[in-house]
Amino acid sequence: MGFASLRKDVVSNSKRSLAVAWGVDGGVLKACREAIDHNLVREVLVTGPADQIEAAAGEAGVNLEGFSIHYASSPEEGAAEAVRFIREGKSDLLMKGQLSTGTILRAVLHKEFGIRAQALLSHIAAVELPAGRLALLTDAAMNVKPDLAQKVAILDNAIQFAWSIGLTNPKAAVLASVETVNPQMQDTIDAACLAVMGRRGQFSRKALVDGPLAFDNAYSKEAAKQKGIESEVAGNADIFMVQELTAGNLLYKALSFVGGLSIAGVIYGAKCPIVLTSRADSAESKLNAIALALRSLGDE
Ligand code: COD
Repeated sequence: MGFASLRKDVVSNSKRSLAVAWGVDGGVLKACREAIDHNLVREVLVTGPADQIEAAAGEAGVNLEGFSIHYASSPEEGAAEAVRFIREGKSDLLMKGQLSTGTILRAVLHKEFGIRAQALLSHIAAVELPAGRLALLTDAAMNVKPDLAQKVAILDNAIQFAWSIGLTNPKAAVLASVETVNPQMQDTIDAACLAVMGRRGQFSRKALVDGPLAFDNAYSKEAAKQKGIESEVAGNADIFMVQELTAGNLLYKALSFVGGLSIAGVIYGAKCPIVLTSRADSAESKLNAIALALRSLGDE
């Protein structure tokens, strides 16, 4: 399954409503227009100043039919307002507009007015590998330096998410810089713990977990074989889990900019998936991210 088939799987003539926080951005508005035109969503609620949103739409040649604009005077207010639409059931999924990731996440995590669902929220990206199949990368954008308990939650979120988009019985590779346990490298110890937890069935859904694995032997069966690693996960991973944000973010950008691979990400664990895109993402990548979020919601 690549992004094209994922998009096909998303219910056409969807009744879903999309809320965009501080949508003062032509690229984001364009992706939302396409989401309506492809029948992925029925309406888009955008927060921010109407004049600036209309100007951004005009510059990008986006027709705003099917959109409603809800005034907000700052990105913080725009984020809070869009989160309110989710909390009150007016919208089904949330998308980041032209504001920082931290600003939207703080509104999502707000103790009183936020939309937390799971104990821990995490970032999950789907990447279309050269073989044409989707694999997940986590966490490239939310949890900075997770401890072991947080890593367990991050992997559990990714396993649940994999099942929700049709990657059943996912194989998860917990990445480190080496594939052997080194007592001086905490990441290798944590990876081994996660692998044992996988074998003991300690995650909320079925998954095959192995680690530590270096990226080369997680990605390539051949590379694993050369190192004498016998693992069902090596070369077949559905989930690549990194152990800190910087590593994930570098890998995400290298796959996208150097590798030229299609990649799209969401935050998982809130009351709805949150579509995170950056300005540099292509319109197609933004649409893929919306489709990924919708797919994880399942049928209406
Ligand atoms: N899941 C659930 N609750 C969380 C999480 C999480 N992942 N992170 C924080 N919380 C809770 C805390 O327990 C606390 O109750 C409250 O939220 C505030 O937590 P703090 O004090 O850590 O909050 P902030 O505002 O300093 O940071 C939260 C962010 C998510 C904004 C922060 O972790 C962050 O900046 N992450 C990186 C985001 C980013 O810049 N990504 C861009 C890379 S592309």
